[in-house]
Amino acid sequence: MLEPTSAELRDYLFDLRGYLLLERAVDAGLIARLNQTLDEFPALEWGQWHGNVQRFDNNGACGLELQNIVEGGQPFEELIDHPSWIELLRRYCGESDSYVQGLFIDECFASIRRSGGFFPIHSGGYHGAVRGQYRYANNVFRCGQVNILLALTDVGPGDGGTMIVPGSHKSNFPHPQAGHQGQMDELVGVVEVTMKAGDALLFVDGISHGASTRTNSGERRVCIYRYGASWGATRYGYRYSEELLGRLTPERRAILEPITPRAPAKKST
Ligand SMILES: O=C(O)CCC(=O)C(=O)O
Repeated sequence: MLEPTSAELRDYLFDLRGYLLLERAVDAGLIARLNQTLDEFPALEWGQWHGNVQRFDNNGACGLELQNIVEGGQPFEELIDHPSWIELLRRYCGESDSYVQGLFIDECFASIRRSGGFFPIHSGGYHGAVRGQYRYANNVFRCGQVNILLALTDVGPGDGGTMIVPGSHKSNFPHPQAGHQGQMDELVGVVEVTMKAGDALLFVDGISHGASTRTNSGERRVCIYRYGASWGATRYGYRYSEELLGRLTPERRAILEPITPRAPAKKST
């Protein structure tokens, strides 16, 4: 069954479950260009850079992660303010209707998962950080961080797909079955999200989430862009290059650098 697209139903489901599945969010042409750019990427060791992109896997199990991927080429720049999600992000985590209205990308990376890879369970309302919190109050959304996870390949059973615990962004308890490795495959209450290439999963970072263990051969590829309020800073301290900032549209630049750096004018010698 297709996910509903009316604004009221989206708000209702996002509030209730903490996520939305945006089906066919990105067209096949852009998905092909994103994959081709990744195909042409050199093999990197952990910590190694290619231009301003760094291989920086979050943990030993998750697979290969290319951080700061917005510097990885034009197709990744097109995701910054993609029309399929940008207005939803402004609404949910862009401090809309306030004096600091605007968005910021806190982290953006491509993730490539092969057989055996998984992502341990994390986040959830219990002891949640304000940075990732879900909040709706006084008729406005004030979430700390909302993520777009875009499928670059089809993600079905055995592919190492994203898992979420619907409603857990409001949970007052940790999941009692979460083991020390944090694998989610057998946990009660978990939903594994199946996706077609081009579908995007929008979810508040404060929901309990992770990914199932990949048992199939081949690769699962996704991009994850984390959005937050305009006054944020990049999670790992990545700085965008002058070349990238210089060539972006004003709208995209305002999402990567919402506050123009201020410094005294350089004295001429
Ligand atoms: O790889 C996935 O599907 C989930 C990734 C994740 O949970 C994260 O990066 O926080």
